[in-house]
This record gives sequence, structure tokens and C-alpha cells, in this order.
Amino acid sequence: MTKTRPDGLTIIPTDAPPACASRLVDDFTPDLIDVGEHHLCPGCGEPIAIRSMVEAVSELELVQRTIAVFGIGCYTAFSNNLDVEVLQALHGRAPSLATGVKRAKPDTIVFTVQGDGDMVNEGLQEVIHAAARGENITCFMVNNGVFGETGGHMTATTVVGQRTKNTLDGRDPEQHGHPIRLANLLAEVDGAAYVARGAVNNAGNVARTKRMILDAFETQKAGRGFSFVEILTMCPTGWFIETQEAPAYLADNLGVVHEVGVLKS
Ligand SMILES: Cc1ncc(C[n+]2csc(CCOP(=O)(O)OP(=O)(O)O)c2C)c(N)n1
Ligand code: SF4
Ligand SMILES: [Mg+2]
Repeated sequence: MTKTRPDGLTIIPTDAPPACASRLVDDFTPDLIDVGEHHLCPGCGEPIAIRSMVEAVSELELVQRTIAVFGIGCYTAFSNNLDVEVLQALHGRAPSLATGVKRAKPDTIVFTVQGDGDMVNEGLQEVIHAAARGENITCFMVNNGVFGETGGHMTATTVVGQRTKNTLDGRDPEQHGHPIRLANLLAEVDGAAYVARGAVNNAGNVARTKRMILDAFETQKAGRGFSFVEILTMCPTGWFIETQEAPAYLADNLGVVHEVGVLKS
């Protein structure tokens, strides 16, 4: 039953299905996403990031020549939902596998999708060497500051003070070290042609991040060398907070240390 708040606004009940079906305004499913459903948590930022990547592939008319290489994390679930060729890499090894694909098939557009756990904890050397070699590939890192899939543990990008499953009192630099700002580090590497950091916690950032993704693909298309976009994503489950608090939490925590912007172009 519909309730009314003291200020007169209506509270929509969510404990039971609505009495009548909602009206479908439009089908917003991008061409390259096979099914509209996925198993990621409500409020997760990763589907927004992946959606932006495949939208960019369509808009640049690269569908027929694109190959994605996935790392291992919650985002890996999407490797079954996309209508592009996908290869599955071992933890952290996606940039090396992508290197092999691109060298064997130079006319393809090759991109990786990895998380902060996969890319910075488990395979940091891979991405640094790929950047230094100036490999003409595009790497994306969805950074939520936790090993989301395995339960919300600290990663190398977790910010100081952030509460995770194994830093219950917050990350303490004395005990756990300092976070690694991967985009900043890669921007310093000769061979990296384009480096940026976006976020998906509000509409403005989603639009800005989409532009970065397009620019990264354009860099590869033009043969200018290694391109990288880090994307800050919400993980309400791994952050142990309410779903609706996650966008602001991202801005106040991860976003303060891992600043959004283009670092090299
Ligand atoms: C060699 C190896 N070690 C550990 C795991 C377990 N594992 C699976 S997903 C994952 C976390 C990945 O974290 P991240 O890349 O940040 O992705 P997220 O789930 O946060 O999106 C881990 C540790 C594994 N699959 N293989
Ligand atoms: S655990 Fe975090 S990263 Fe994984 S699906 Fe849930 S919200 Fe997304
Ligand atoms: Mg993660």
C-alpha cells in the first residue's frame, strides 16, 4: 500500500511487486549486450563501465574487428553477455594475452577489462611492461578499491582509512602500506600514449568517462600506442554500505585519492 511521508511525498512500496506493470519508455540495451539481465549486485558500478565500453565499440564501428580480454573479478560475468569476441585471461595476465592477440592480428582492436585486485595486486608488472613496450592495445581497470568477488578485502588501491573485510578499523599505512595510484604511475611510463581516470558515480562522470573510453580507442585505432582508462566503480556490497550511499561514498573516499581526469593524451 502506498504511504505518505510527513512532507507530503509518496513512498513507493518495494516489499511487493507493483499493482500494475511499469511503462517501458525505450529499450536502452546497447547493441552489443546480448541479455538485459546480469547477476551483479544492485548499485554495482561495473555494468555501467562495461556498457560504456561496448557503446564506444559500436559508435566507432569497430564491432567486427574487436577482441576483448577479460581478467577475473565480478565483471567477468559480463564476458558471457557481450556480442564481441572474448578471451579469458589468468589473473593479472590480460595485458600479455592482449599483446599476443594484437601482434598476431594487427588489424584488430584489442582491449582488456580488469579490476584493481586483478590488475594492481595480482598482475601489476604485466600492465607496466605492456605500457613501456608501447603495445597498441587499450586496457581498462574498474577500480572499486576491494576484491569484490571474493568478499570485499583490501587491494593495493584501497585508500587510507577505508574499511574492508580485512582492515576493519580502516587501512592503516603503517600496517598495510599506501594505495597505488595506477593511472598516475602509468602516465609516467614512456610508451603510454593516453592515460585517464574516470568514474561512474553520477551522470556527469559517466559522460566524461565515455569520452575517455572513446579517446582511448581512437588512440589505438590511430596506432599511437598504449592507452589506459581507470574507472572508479561503486561496490556497495564489498564496502558494506547501503546501495544508495555508494555514489557519495565513492566521491568522498576513492575519488579523493584517485582523482578523476585525463593524465596524458
Ligand atoms: C590465482 C587466483 N587467485 C585468487 C583467485 C580468487 N579471485 C577471484 S576474483 C578475485 C578478486 C578480483 O578482484 P578485482 O579484480 O578487484 O575484481 P572485483 O571483483 O572487485 O570486480 C579473486 C582474488 C583466483 N580466481 N585465482
Ligand atoms: S561485490 Fe561489488 S563489484 Fe561485485 S557485483 Fe557486487 S557490488 Fe559489484
Ligand atoms: Mg575490485
